[in-house]
Amino acid sequence: MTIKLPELPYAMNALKPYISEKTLSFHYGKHHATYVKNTNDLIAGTPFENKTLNEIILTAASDDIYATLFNNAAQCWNHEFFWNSLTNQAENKIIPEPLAQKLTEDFGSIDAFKAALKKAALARFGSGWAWLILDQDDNRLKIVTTGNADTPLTRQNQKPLLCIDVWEHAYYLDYQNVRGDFLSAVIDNLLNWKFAIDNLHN
Ligand code: MN3
Repeated sequence: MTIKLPELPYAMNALKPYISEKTLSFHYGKHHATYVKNTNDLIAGTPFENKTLNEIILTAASDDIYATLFNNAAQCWNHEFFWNSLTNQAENKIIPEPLAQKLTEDFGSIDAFKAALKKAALARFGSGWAWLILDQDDNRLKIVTTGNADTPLTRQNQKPLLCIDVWEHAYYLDYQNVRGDFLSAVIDNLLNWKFAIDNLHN
């Protein structure tokens, strides 16, 4: 099947002033769209053609000969997850009580969680992603980072709840090289906790 560029869950200017319309239009309309196009080009006429995006990622992850396909397909998945991790809706920005309680248990406090997320995302050298995941081995919320296109989707025990793109293209137009300012803006103002708790209960 053809992999589709999913619609953004908000308007291109909805995340201002934290993420500008210019950044979103490039990030979604150029970067994300290119990963979708590359994935479709790579699967055309191959046995991958009839697989879902998740199946493509899981299969491609199993062998290095599919590295280019994995990178492009995983970036499709990661970006869709990222757009859904952000919101302009005030009600979605409130951390639901059961999740707030679990964050407090596992990180000490909500502020400690936010600081830990920022610290981990800053420490990811080069390009990659920062994730809030549920570790299904010990049922604890944890922060993990992945490099380049790597994704928790391929790790059986990790259930992703939220992610932040820390590739430079996610913030350079708005914050230049200052990744920390981008992270603070996102963590304090844009995270979609409705999406997070829906993922937790899935
Ligand atoms: Mn990106």
